[in-house]
Amino acid sequence: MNTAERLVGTMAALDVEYVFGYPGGRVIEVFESLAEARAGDHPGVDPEAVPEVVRPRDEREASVMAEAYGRLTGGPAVLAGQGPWIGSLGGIGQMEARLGSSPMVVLTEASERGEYSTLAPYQQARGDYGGLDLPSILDGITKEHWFPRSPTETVRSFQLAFKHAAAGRAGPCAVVLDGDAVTDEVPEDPTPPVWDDAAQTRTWESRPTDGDVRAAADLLSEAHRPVVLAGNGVHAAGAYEELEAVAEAYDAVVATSYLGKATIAETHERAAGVIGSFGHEGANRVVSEADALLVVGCRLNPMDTNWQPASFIRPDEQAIVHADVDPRNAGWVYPADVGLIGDAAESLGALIDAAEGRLGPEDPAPGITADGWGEHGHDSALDRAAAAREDFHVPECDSDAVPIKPQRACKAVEAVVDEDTVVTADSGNNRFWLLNYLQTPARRTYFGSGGVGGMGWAPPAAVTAALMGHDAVCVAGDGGFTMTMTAVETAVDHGVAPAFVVLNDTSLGMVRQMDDAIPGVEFHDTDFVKAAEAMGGAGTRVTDPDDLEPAIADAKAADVPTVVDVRIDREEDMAEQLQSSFYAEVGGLHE
Ligand SMILES: Cc1ncc(C[n+]2csc(CCOP(=O)(O)OP(=O)(O)O)c2C)c(N)n1
Ligand SMILES: [Mg+2]
Repeated sequence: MNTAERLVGTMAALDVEYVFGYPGGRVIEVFESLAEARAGDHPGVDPEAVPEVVRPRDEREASVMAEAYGRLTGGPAVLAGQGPWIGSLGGIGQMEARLGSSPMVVLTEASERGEYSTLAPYQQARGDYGGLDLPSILDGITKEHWFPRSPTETVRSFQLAFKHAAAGRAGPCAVVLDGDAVTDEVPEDPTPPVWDDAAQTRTWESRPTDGDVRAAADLLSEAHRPVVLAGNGVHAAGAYEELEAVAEAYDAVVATSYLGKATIAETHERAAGVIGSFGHEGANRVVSEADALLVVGCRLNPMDTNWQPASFIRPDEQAIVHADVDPRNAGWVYPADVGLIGDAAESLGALIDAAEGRLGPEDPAPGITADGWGEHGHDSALDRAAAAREDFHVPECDSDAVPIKPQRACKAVEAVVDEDTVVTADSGNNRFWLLNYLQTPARRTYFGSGGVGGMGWAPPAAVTAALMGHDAVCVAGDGGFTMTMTAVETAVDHGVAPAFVVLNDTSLGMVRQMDDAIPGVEFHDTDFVKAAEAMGGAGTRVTDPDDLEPAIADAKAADVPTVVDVRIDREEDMAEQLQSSFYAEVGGLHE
């Protein structure tokens, strides 16, 4: 058996569902092997277990699809392609996976040319003199990477890539195939041995110490206004039940980070919305008024922390419990009183158990003014959460104005979201409008580009969501949509039908609104309806707000991918309206 065949066997043994990729270089042999194995030509490999190949229109799209798969399922898909393109176009999905902690395995190659490799190079990416240095590129964007030189090393590296992609804080792990190793025979009984695929790739959960759990439970149970701040780690661990139960056990409000949006239904009685510089004022307020914070699965990046104004999170005054699967993340941005290191479901579960028998704070809650807390400081958790949730609505959400208000467009999206729906959100003004005015009615109904936050994430991510069986709705700006609108064709290819809602202001709205003298912010008026039709999809342009809800509902129900080109009011100033008062305190200059 040659190496390419053996790698396909590993993928089948590990139940890899999809290879998102583009053929080129030595990866072509892997693609061939995948086809042979699916046709039943690989003895011992069940054709049904061989992953399906999805070949989008370029490596960027493939990388985003693979990242979205990891985020939605918690397990890795494989991104496969030729080195120079995986190291460039394919960088976006890998960066999102790295900063957003999504598991993903990358199978690429160095375009190694044997004896020619040390001569003037063409495509060659081994990192030797004169060529491209793919290992260095991957070093900068992946969690781990390997450059094996023999068949045995290649098989072992591929196994380890699966293990490391999922172990602890998840991320993208890459293997660079080298030269003839791809087609050479894999030795039967190498020393040291290659272990069984499943055995070599196992990972185990981790959980916090009893002492740390007790200390955290003490702080939380003695608090008058505890708040849970849930991040992407709750999605990653699937710790949804535990999140609600811990909030119940300590009578806490739940706010989320941007990547943690929809870790709790935002209609839930304890949900307060999304914190951050362009998040909900009410959610920010609830966090600032907390006397104890349980941060779970959230690194607290500057957008989450409103760029750290003195009035927001205050480690000197607030008790901070920071739960994270990576010990380096707990207490990173703000000193924590207690770190809970482990899987979010384990940490939350331990806190739920530890709450039993605790009676809550001995003293009555402090009054409004006595201790200087804000006006909502004395209310019950449910009252504080309900007050915060009012920020999911503003009068513009009901506006019949033409051009269509972006706030109204978000409510039209909200109207079609049920528990089977996954909304994928892009970058730019559109994402902040949506995060504020889409009040998710169920968990896991929203995922956004926000690890690195690249434009063009939402369209391919929606195709992945649709492949996973969800009713997928992509929401993007016209800039981001144009970058990856070939996702419409990928959807057609695979018989799935996401809806693509474009909040179209014929410009790079977020940049234009900073200063419309910035060169390059205007777009010409692209006909997205024609573009969609040209790729086998359908499209409609909406200018009248009355047509909006039906158009989005029809697009969602359609059996071909359908683009809804919503012409929004480009004068509606995102930053001016959505900037939080906390962010304003530090000058509002950073994004
Ligand atoms: C790939 C990529 N390039 C550049 C940026 C920087 N950026 C963030 S938002 C934005 C404007 C987005 O325009 P559009 O997609 O039309 O959304 P809008 O702000 O108009 O809603 C830019 C250029 C980015 N996040 N990703
Ligand atoms: Mg735009």
